[in-house]
Amino acid sequence: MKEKLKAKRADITTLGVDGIVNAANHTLLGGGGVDGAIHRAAGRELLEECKGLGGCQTGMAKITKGYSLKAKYVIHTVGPIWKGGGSGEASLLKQCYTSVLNLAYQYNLKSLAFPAISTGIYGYPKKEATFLAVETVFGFLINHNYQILEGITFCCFDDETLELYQNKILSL
Ligand code: AR6
Repeated sequence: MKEKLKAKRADITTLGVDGIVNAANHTLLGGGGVDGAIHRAAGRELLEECKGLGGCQTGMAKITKGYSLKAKYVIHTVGPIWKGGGSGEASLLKQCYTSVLNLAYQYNLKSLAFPAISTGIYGYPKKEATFLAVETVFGFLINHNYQILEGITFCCFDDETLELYQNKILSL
């Protein structure tokens, strides 16, 4: 299972995987950061589909098509805003990864790429978020015997994040 996980420095909108994950907000109607990049690359049709979804709660996930992206699907999740760590942020972030993986499993996606959810505009500390992401995804693959995935890419936007992910994956 460990060999199914990899970290890569990239713009997630360029990846030719079955599904990419969006770090969205409650409205699912776009925003800054990776959310803005995904909406720009996918095109107007993504926004139109998102308008019909009725938003999304923190920790939950919803799936749409990928439209002009190389990826077939986008799984939108809403991470917690970091408020110091005492407001259930860790369990909500864990829930994001689990909600996304449940949908990926249901849709039989063979490859999936995650951005570092909540670690940009939402301010979650990068190291803690990395540990939680890698442990949650690894635990899910083992518990669900999710063999069918070609692999999961942790898509990192900067070198600091890439190094954190690479080291954490190596430590599994
Ligand atoms: N590809 C991969 N990773 C990216 C990209 C990209 N194109 N662009 C940014 N990142 P953020 P959040 C990284 O802020 O913290 C939006 O306005 C970025 O460096 O995108 O969950 C939403 O609408 C960081 O490591 O998401 C919400 O309002 C990671 O993606 C809010 O931001 C997440 O940063 C969500 O904030």
